[in-house]
Amino acid sequence: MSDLKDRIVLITGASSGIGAACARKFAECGARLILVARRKERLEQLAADLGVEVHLLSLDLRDRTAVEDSLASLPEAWRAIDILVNNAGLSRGLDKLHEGDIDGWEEMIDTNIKGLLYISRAVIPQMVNRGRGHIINIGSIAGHEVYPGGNIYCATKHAVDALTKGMRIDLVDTPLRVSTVDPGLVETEFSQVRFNGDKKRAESVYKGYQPLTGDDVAEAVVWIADRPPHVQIAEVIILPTAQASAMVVHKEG
Ligand code: NDP
Ligand code: 8X3
Repeated sequence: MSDLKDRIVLITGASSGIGAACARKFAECGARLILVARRKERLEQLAADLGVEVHLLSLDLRDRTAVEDSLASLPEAWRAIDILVNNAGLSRGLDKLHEGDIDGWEEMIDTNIKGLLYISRAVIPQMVNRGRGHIINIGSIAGHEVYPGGNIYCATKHAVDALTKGMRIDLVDTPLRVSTVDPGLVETEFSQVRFNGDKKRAESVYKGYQPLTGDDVAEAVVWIADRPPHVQIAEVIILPTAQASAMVVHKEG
């Protein structure tokens, strides 16, 4: 039986893609789930199919007060969070920096960096107090490389990489673990968001090769969470077989 049974797992960005897949995989292991995202109906639909205890937090992670208040007012039975999956994030556009949309930059920075920090600051202290916990950040190949038009998004994912390393240093004298899963191309709603709902352009990102699915990434996340307490997987980079680096993707046709 999995060691994840009855563990409390908080997953941000659970209404779609990688986060929803993580929710399904942790549910298969019998975990109890706190699911966070803005779209409440999506969370409700997902929760209805999971067959485990679920607590929903409909929340914009950019709103620091909302994050702090929601976490501070969790019911007693949900306070002892064992695993925090910092997954929520997005990209906007692929413009050159000097032509970029500043609102899009702020959305990326406020979500991918500041949102991750707000929730981490709210959750990690109780993990430290209990001497138990695992933080799993979802970074990206964009946290290791910079590609044309990736500028601000890549900067936010480089920041996630730095924050993962910083957390690991800060928590080294505790039993807590810190990990990152850094995927290449995963077919989710990510490109639809990046291209502001342009479905055709989004679909073209995943044509001519087999991209990763949310499940592929979620399997890595659950594997990392299920290692024995003395084993800390620092980093997993996971790419489609047809992808060699951020820019090198072998496409047929
Ligand atoms: P999706 O667009 O499918 O999912 C993004 C999730 O983030 C949604 O659940 C969304 O929920 C949530 N989210 C976005 N903004 C906020 C916010 N302000 N407050 C709360 N939740 C928010 O994309 P993916 O599943 O692909 O992305 C998940 C993570 O994986 C991101 O961090 C992304 O950078 C990373 N990643 C993705 C890759 C890919 O190729 N797809 C590759 C590498 C990394 P809602 O809109 O309901 O709030
Ligand atoms: C998402 C993958 O290659 O668009 O992080 O940056 S990529």
